[in-house]
Amino acid sequence: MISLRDIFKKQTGFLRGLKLSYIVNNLLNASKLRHNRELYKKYGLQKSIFSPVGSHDFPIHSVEIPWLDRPGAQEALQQHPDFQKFDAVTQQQLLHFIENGYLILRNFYTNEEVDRLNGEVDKILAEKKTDFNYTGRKVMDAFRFSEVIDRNFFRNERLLELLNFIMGRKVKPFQTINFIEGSEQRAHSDSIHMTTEPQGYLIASWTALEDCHEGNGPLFYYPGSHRLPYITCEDYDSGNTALTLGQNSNRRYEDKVAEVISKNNFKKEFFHAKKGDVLLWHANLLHGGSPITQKGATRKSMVSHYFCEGVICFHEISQRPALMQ
Ligand SMILES: O=C(O)CCC(=O)C(=O)O
Repeated sequence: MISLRDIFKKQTGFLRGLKLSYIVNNLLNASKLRHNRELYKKYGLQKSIFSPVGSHDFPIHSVEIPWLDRPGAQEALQQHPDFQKFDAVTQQQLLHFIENGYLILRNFYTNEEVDRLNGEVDKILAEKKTDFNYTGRKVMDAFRFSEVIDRNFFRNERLLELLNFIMGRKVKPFQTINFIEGSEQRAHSDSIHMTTEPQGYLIASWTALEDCHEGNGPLFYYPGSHRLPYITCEDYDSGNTALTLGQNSNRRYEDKVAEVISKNNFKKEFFHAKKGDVLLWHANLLHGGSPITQKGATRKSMVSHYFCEGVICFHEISQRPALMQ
């Protein structure tokens, strides 16, 4: 039998545009929102934990930004007692993260580990445990159906340790997205989809599950763009009203990002990753997926998103509080 909750998970079109449908969904998921009571109090947000929430609720953002986003971060990083525990290459990458908004961990996973993960994705799709979502490209939260994906990748201990260090707080694994083909997504930052108050307490890891090249839609990014002010629904014509979400809000956001990129002359770089490489990106780094120019080419990859403990987590475009397990 299809439950109301399933209907909301699959909601498309009309329902997706109504803030009311998310309120109902929030009520159905009350246990995943209760932790917000304390956080709303802490950050002075006076509204129900079931209501829509967005950047307009925080006209003045908290100054409690992540330690690596603060002035003097390079020095603070090098003086941190745990910095010395990382090997020289990782230390360089951590410094690179502050300046550029991303870092690369070459050969983080072995070929055998990645083959095992790819086998798990094929299996859960073949067994119809899950499917591509409404975009036709994304398999959401495959970790729920595979212990291997969950334990060895999403909650990989070595990765979590590094993420905790970068964020200066404990991270909370939130979601995974698996791709078989490249996303071909236009430039965006994750914070329009998932964000926090105080800002910046989100980080993503992107894992190459096969080699990437010019033809199979490599990931691209704009180094340094993470230092721009966060672009929120307040910064472009989102079309949102008190009761509804604007139609084509995502496209309008991406148009705004394209304008900001050209105004700032950011240089686009491509990640021709090798199978097993991992890239970590900052919540505000502008990035996307290149067009697939080699017909039929796959580009298996997995993105994992991590929020931090102790902050308000929400989805800016859909104005929803994030449902935390
Ligand atoms: O893998 C890609 O092509 C981009 C994925 C992406 O931009 C995202 O998940 O935010």
